[in-house]
Amino acid sequence: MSQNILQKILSQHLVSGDLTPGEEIGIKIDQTLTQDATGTMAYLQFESMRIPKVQTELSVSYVDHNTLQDGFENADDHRYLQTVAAKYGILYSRAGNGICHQVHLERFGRPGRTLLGSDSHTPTGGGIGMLAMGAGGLDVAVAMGGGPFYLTCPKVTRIELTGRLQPWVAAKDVILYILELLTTKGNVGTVIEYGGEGVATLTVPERATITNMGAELGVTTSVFPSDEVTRMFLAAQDREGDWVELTADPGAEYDCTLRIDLGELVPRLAKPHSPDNVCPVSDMAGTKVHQVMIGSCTNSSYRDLMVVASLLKGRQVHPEVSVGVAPGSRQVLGMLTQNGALADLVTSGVRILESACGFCIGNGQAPQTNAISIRTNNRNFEGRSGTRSAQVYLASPETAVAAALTGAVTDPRELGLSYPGIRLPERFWIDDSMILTPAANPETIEVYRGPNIGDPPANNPLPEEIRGVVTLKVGDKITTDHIMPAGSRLKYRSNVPKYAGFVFEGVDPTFPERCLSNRDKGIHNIIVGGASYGQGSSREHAALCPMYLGVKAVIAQSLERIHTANLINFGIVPLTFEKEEDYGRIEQGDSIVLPDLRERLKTGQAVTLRNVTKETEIPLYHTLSTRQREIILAGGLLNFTRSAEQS
Ligand code: MIC
Ligand code: SF4
Repeated sequence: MSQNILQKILSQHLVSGDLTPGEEIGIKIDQTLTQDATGTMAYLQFESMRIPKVQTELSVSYVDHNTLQDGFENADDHRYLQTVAAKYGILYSRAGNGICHQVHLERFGRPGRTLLGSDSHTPTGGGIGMLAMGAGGLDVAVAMGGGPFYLTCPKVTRIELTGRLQPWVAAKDVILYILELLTTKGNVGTVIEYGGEGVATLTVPERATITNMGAELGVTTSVFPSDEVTRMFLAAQDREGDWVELTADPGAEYDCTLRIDLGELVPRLAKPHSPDNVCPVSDMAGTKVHQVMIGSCTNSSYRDLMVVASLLKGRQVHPEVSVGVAPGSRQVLGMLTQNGALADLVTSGVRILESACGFCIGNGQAPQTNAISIRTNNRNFEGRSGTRSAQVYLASPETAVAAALTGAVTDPRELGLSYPGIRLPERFWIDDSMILTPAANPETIEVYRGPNIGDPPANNPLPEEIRGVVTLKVGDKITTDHIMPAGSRLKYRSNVPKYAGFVFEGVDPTFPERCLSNRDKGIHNIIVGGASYGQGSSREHAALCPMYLGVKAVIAQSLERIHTANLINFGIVPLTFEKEEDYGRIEQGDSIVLPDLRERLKTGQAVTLRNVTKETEIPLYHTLSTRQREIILAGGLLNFTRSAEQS
């Protein structure tokens, strides 16, 4: 039978279930990655499983998020991560070596393999033909221990690419166009598979820009075929042996097909405060710009930064624009250094930033009050830049440079410059000396634990019923950045009681305090949300910290995939309204009961909500598998795993 790429990879990795869309399946994970902001908790969880060595083909621990180190906390975490990696058979990519997704693509990604990463942009690996998915740290810990990764078997949308991008139109404009078409809502449970003759015109880093921002669509992942272009990229990384061809069979079936003529696309921008709020750059032309930030796992490859350096060579950035460039990896930075492009950037007035996430996660480079900031990263959620009043626009490196030069939003085609056609080198600069290999004698390694590192808090099994109050009611598109802010708060990732004090900080700063006061009186906290609750990152702290605060259920119009999985892993019941309009029949402060919830989940019966304040009943809905219901009944995945071990 003809198979598409997803079916090929899934069928080779399937350990439980049937490949029927909508059914729960378990798959074997070949590779894992973690980054430092999610990694510490993931490895604490891995350690608690008491497995002497990771069971994967390859596991890499990257340090790229918390590199600001304003205080001892991050440096302590890095030391912890380094010692854990040495002890348990994990490669350790040191701070300064680059952003996890960029480095993984360069040095480790392999077509046809599965990759699970504790970061939502792990699908970047789809650019090299991997089935690469983001998940919470606990799921990654389980995969490191050799356990399957469970997911809902996705539907597949094929995006058929024809034609070729015009000069000044970039891969970023392709994905911004797709975000305009499909939006950030309603794509849960889908994988995007790219095909068509236009694929061969895109390099691997360009493909990776497109799959990276599939995360913003909310899809499970995105994947490109592995073809001659992939082989050449791997050969240039001295890894030709990792190449296998991977294409869809002729006649392979898809749930839906879209066609995009690359030649018809124009430069685009995503306006504040959502990656799907997209318009042509020309619509905003002339708008004054205060800051331009180029980098992040979306657009910091050698190709991207060579475009930027070539355009800035011999020119000065506009005096009223602060311009920063963060190379995606040490490989990229090293090559820019060797070929003189770094000197061109420095001479033009660019601020050279560390090879790390930095500005993208609000770790430094917060713009001025009310600033317009053009950035090449993937998320422009309100406040994520570190300045609540800032207006962040997402764009390609080409469009970002145009603004850096002119001081205003400018369609790069209007610059009047000739387009720098950058070709990838036949051989990249390869130096893996900042990737440390595990210890030869792991028993001699003592794991370092700084004072900020605490054990993951425990949860109790699900009570007979949930009886409490709607502590918070929020609207549509609540992101994990709303729930659990990062930026200057990131350094508390290893200290849950402290970090929990910032849950919903920008939405309602009294939330943690009100939750704790209810929790201590035995009143359960319930959150009510609108559509697409939990968009964005994979950070499990957006579930773990609410759990610590005594949140027992989240009831929304719709919930995003990774966040739902995280809620389940920490024993919080994810529910949706059977009828969307019932969202209007609950208010913040209402007393709520979910009667016989334990029994109903156990036996798979429908769940209802009794609004005691309004004296109404509301039917609720869930798609929890038997395994997920058991996890919730146990009070989360760690409890569930322990009880399975004991029985
Ligand atoms: C992000 O881009 O939001 C992050 C920071 O990389 C997160 C992970 C985290 O919160 O640590 C993600 O995308 O999963
Ligand atoms: Fe880092 Fe930003 Fe990419 Fe997240 S989206 S991994 S913070 S560069």
